[in-house]
Amino acid sequence: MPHRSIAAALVALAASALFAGESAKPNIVFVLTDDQGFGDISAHGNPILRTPNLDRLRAESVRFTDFQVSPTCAPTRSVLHTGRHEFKNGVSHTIFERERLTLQATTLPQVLKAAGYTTGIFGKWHLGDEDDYQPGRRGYDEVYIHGGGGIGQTYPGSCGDAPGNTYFDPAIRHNGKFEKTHGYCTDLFFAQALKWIESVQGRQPFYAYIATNAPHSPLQVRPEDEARYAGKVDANTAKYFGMVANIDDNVGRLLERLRTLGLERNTLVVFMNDNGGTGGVRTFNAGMRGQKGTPYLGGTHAASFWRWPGKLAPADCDALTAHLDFFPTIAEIAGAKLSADVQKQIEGRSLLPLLIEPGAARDPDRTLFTHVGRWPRFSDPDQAKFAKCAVRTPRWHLVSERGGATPAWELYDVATDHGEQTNVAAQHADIVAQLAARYDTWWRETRPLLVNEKAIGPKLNPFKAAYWQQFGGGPTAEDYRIMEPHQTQLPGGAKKKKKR
Ligand SMILES: [Ca+2]
Repeated sequence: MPHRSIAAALVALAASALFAGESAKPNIVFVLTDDQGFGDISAHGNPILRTPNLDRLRAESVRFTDFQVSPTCAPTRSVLHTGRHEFKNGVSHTIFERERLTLQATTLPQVLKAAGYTTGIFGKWHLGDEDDYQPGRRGYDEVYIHGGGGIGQTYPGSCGDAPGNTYFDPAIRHNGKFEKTHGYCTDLFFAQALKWIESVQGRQPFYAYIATNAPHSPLQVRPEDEARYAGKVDANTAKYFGMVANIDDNVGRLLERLRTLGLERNTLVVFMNDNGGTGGVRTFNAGMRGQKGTPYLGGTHAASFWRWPGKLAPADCDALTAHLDFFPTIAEIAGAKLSADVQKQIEGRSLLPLLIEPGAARDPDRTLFTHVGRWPRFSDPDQAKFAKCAVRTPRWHLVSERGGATPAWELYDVATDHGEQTNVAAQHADIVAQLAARYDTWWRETRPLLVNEKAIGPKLNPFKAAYWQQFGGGPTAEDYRIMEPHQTQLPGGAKKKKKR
């Protein structure tokens, strides 16, 4: 134990040195990409895709190499904003009002504002499109976003974007009013974030959340970016890699601008992807099983880079960590005081001790729960209790992919079998029983918090209604049909591909 307490004291000392005085509060820039996989980074071994700026950011960062997120979009975003599992936020899908972050939650930007920060979001929100759920009412001072889960989307009820939008020249909602833009979505979001950073820097510490819509499908790509990979991979992968390359260019511009503004050493830059791989997994999936929308590691293993020059020494940290930890870590770095209610809300733990000392003691018994959700609308979640779910500890991954009301457990020793190829459930019945019992307890405490299961949205997507109010025009009978809020299936004529 003495070793442990000396290490703890050193970490505490280092932590206090990070926050020597109010002026030391760092700016924070958080870049979250949509549907980029862990394997879609060249430093992770991708044989085709080149991401020199992400590679450089990675090299200059503390990297959490066993970092887990949720298997789809809105769930991960709700966890990042609250520090607790998405089901406890009422988020069990990406549409059908089940993407709305419960109004009972306290969000990270709310806590940061109370700690003296100004806050901005640029890109994808996807936690509710009705006014009360919009980021301007949930802690963000500056809001520059598209609607729904992606640019151009239309779903029943509330979830959807402005009418007619594509990834080029989209109408973007800027602090409540639409602006008709000129440019490609990712370029627009980074450019607006930089413009805002320049306007607030030096006056107040800032938190800039840049959440790209790319490289999520549809694969609308700048022709010059697609050309970078044409002929090297199949046509769709070339488009997808082109979208990632464009993100990489923008990350480069961001880092360079922080440097020329003199903000590099006083700014923490965090990078993550939001779920498992999609358009790039045929080329490279970093040896993992599964992808977005699955409970295997290929569905949840994400990049997690934390760069703060002069404060955090670049290193790998292989502790089991998760998106649950983002809120408490950022709150601690920002010097935020958390109320008892917020402390109770947070399930994650601050990663600051690991950021300062990547080899610091970790919990060998840490337990994380994954569930893909997405059971049929208005159905009983208990019937899907064991459908596409998992329990993770540093060594073990208990997975039930094909279960329903009863489990179909598989067990993987991911310490030696990261590709989850050998099911060892029969050899380790004790581990299966132990982790399954933890899952039962978790389900029991989570189940009452699924507050959006019966929710019915408005007759028209709020983004479309607001756009028509601002610019004229209006809904057709077909618009009302497609957005009819009670539907359990997506109507014919609407985009049938489910958004995640
Ligand atoms: Ca996503």
